[in-house]
Amino acid sequence: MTIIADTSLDLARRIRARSLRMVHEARASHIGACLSIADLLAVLYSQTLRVDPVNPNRPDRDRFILSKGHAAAVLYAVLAERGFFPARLLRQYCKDGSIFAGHCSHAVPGVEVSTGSLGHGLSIGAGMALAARRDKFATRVFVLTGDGECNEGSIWEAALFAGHHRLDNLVAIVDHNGLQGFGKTEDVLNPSPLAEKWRAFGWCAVEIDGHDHAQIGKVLSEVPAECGKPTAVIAETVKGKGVGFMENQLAWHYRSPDAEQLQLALVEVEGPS
Ligand SMILES: Cc1ncc(C[n+]2csc(CCOP(=O)(O)OP(=O)(O)O)c2C)c(N)n1
Repeated sequence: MTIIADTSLDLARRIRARSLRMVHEARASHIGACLSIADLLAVLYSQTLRVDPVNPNRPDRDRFILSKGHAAAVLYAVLAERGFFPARLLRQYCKDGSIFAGHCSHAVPGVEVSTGSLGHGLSIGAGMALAARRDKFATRVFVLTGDGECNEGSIWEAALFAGHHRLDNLVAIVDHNGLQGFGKTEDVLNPSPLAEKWRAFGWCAVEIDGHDHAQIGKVLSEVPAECGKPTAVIAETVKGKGVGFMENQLAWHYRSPDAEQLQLALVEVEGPS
């Protein structure tokens, strides 16, 4: 299985632009959540994950689960860019009868698990990691969660399970952008200090800048960060990253860009046409 070489920065730009167009055309929500993780996905899919679009069901592949399934648009975009399906199909995002549901659907090639009800991805990922170890596969399982999602009790049950079973083929990446749907994460139900909490559950926790491709690539290439422990990567991010008027603005959790806002955003992401 080869990891396709790509400039992760170019890939991040392309999937930001695709997400903006998809969300605009569908009049959908969650663009801020997509932009927050575009850099993480770009590095994962260009440098880290051992996945094969030609043979997507290889049993020894790595697994990626987007547990914050409301950011489906950017996952579909990166999968199209990596050749799991033709990019023209992205126009079906959020359309009636389409497989490209507004929250991640495993009907879409390359999507491992349907998500959207927050809090479930890590439990599923822990089960996959345990199964892979028992099957003696070199599979690694990466689960991306929101920081607001860390309000869910099921996250911490899965964390306890993974620490107990010493699942060092499991990686949780927390998108620590400080905002959730209706407010600041610290005001709604503060999960901080995150790194200390993961450590207390038997994980090795590292904190990185979630928009710095070199840092992301380095930490993900070195997992497990500590032998015999699952790895938690606390990625400091900005919700809406890459589009100035969306950055750190709660409204863009639910708002959809109109035609004028789309053009302004695309100029920032792609440069003037
Ligand atoms: C179990 C569950 N409760 C509530 C929601 C509604 N919801 C959708 S997105 C969201 C906020 C999630 O915040 P966070 O995990 O920080 O993700 P981000 O906003 O950074 O994308 C909520 C509460 C949901 N999808 N699932």
